[in-house]
Amino acid sequence: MKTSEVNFDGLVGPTHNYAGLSHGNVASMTHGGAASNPREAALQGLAKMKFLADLGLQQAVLPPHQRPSLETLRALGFSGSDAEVLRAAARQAPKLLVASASASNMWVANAATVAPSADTADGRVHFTPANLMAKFHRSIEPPQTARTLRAIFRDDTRFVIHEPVRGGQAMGDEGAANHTRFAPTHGHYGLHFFVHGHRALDAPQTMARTKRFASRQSLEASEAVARLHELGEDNTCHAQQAPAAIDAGVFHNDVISVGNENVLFYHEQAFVHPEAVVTDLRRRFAKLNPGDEFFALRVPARQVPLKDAVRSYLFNSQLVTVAPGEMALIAPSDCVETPRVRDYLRALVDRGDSPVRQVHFFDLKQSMRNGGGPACLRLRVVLNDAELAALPPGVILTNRSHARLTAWVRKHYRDRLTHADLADPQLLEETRRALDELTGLLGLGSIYPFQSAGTPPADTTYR
Ligand code: SUG
Repeated sequence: MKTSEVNFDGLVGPTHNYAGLSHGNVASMTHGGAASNPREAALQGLAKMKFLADLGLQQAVLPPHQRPSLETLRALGFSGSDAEVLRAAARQAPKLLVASASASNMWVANAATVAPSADTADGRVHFTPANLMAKFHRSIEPPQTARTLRAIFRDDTRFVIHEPVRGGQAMGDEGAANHTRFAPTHGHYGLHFFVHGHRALDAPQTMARTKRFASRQSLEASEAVARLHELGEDNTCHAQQAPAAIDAGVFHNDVISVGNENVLFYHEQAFVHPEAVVTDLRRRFAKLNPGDEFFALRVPARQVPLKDAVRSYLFNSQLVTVAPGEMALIAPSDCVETPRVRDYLRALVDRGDSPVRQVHFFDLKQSMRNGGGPACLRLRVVLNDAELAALPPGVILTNRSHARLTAWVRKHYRDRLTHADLADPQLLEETRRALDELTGLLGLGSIYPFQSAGTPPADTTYR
């Protein structure tokens, strides 16, 4: 049976805004308070999705969460009508309102970790929604993520959606952004590579630690995900992120390395003991796949300093297979604007001895200003044809659905949003109308709490 990697991209939500909520994420810290353009952000994301679909890859869509999250505000003590809740929150706790309005759920690399059926003991595809404990505005995402995943991966003979890992801060889990899977092709038994920033249950002095920014992912959380996904000892390994990288703004490992099939593309300062990490990966990969080559493309700091890697988001490129043995990097346009990175990429493609043969640049500036590049915007789900056929067809991006979604964004999204707008009941109303229509377009039924409260169906169809 054929197996493919399906890139599920998060559709940017109508309340995309810059709130400076993520300490340790340099772009978010820099742009807090700036006006955003949700329409442009969503269209930039859709253009990237269309390009990947046109390359012949499987591309799908994950809907945004409803924001501001009225459930969050109500759970924290605000009451009355929705408009009253928004008004009171804006007056008494403006920071809470802004956090509850973050469209951060668009970075679906943090939505969950995934293990394909070829790798798991029970032969099902496993998902664990990330708990995102490290940041309040992201910790409100898991319930909706689980509802959405259950609506899409609804056949429980093929798919299992676990509960997010429990245990508070000690079990901080940021999902697939700290996880990569290696295999000769997507359909093979895969090697799961988990990257953590710290160990939560050991004495602090037993491992290298950050000085400036806190690490988000614990080893214990990664280990729990591996166990939940019924992976074996032979196909699981763990590595620690370099604390200096976290301190330079590498808040997730996908800001400093990316993998695909038999390739790891990484910065030499990504990990603690990088040589040992690569040796371990090579050894395990060779044991599982005798005779298959493993490429570790190490990028030296003298060619691309850590600062340029973080500024350009080079490693947050998507690395995708476009033909057997041939891969393309889907990179942010910021890489072209960073001279050393641009030169590095030109040399990489020219040298012709690595599987990376093409680089395509995308303007994702609306997302980038919050620290989200091409790879942050997608969740990779490897599916065989039978599993793919079990999905609601509306979530797969086609020319037709791309045109419909583009029209939907143009119809519903504002082209400018500031924090003052977030308390506007009209914005909430617009958002709900848009999302209600979206679940119809994607064929998902009711997935949002406001839909179960009896919102009338959308009145528009697209042809
Ligand atoms: O968690 N930014 C996100 C960016 C996530 C990027 N994802 C990956 N690397 N996979 C974060 O820091 C900023 C929101 C704000 O400041 O308005 C934010 O949440």
